[in-house]
Amino acid sequence: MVNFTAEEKAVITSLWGKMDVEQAGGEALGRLLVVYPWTQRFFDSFGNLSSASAIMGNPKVKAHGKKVLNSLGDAVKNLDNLKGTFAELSELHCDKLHVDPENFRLLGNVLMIVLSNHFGKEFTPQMQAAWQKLMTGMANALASKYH
Ligand code: HEG
Repeated sequence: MVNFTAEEKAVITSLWGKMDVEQAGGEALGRLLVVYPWTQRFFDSFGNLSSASAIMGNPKVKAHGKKVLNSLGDAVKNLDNLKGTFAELSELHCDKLHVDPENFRLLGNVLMIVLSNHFGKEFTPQMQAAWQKLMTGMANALASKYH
């Protein structure tokens, strides 16, 4: 179980408020598929994933990235109860989608790159620490119903 300090909560909430969810979501999922190509196998219904530019321009990748990042918004609003908040999604990813939970951590890594690109120097080491902790907490919550 991950506990957030008041300061970490403030950092997470403030950056979330400045994020362009559609842009960041599409870019994060796109980068996941480019950088860790084995993750493409979960998305064989998404059409053309044949090159980095095809992936980054694929409207289904963008739409799904937005969906995933919107769900991150639920985490930001429920920092004290990530497990409960993601119990249902954890069951879905385990039982129906069969997504290896290691991939949740990889998505956290690419999101750090996206945030760093977007916010530059404003994305301080302290902010990265808080956001990395959020992504770890969410990855653990999403993995909690795996059996
Ligand atoms: Mg998952 C569906 C959230 C990581 C593969 N994912 C979904 C949905 C949500 C979601 C909200 C829609 C659920 C529904 O239709 O009811 N995903 C989500 C989060 C995270 C995550 C919050 C991590 C932070 N997902 C993730 C990763 C993979 C993956 C890393 C695979 C590498 N998700 C996946 C697939 C679907 C969803 C294959 C179904 C997509 C579809 O066919 O529409």
